[in-house]
Amino acid sequence: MNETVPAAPDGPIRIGIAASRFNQFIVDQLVAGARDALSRHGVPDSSQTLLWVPGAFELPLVADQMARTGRFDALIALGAVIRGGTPHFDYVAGECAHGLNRVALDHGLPVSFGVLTTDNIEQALERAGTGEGNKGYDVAMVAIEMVTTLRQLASSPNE
Ligand code: INI
Repeated sequence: MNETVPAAPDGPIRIGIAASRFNQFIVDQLVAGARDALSRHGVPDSSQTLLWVPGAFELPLVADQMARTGRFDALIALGAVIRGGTPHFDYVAGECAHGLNRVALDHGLPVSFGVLTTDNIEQALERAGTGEGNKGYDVAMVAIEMVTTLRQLASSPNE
């Protein structure tokens, strides 16, 4: 992740976080990383809404429903899909990514993809660290940057 800090967004921003309980000991770390990034960059707890779903496969539906409320400037989806040697991985990870991107495009809303897709638990833990290398932190920064970019575009559409 490059370390460019996005410009401060113009006005308060409201973020919805959808997180999946499968492999929760990893996803908890992603949630903590995301909340830390948001709090440090002007999005207080009171502007963050966290909803849990059973697994990554369920993330697109709840993200879609969150988008429909109109209450959020961006969404963050967090999960951990670990291969474990079955084709189930490909269906869960693929449909999750595809569905989340569809939510973003259908609603014109930034949806940050913070779903780890790894071969094993060790790789997932590496990407859910408490310091450097937390995917939740990184994708929360992406959400803030995307809100800023879309607001700039909306306020100067002819530039
Ligand atoms: N869900 C995950 O979030 N991660 C996984 O690794 C996983 N695996 O390996 O099966 C997983 N499966 C559950 C899936 O997301 C749905 O909850 C389930 O299929 C019911 O729809």
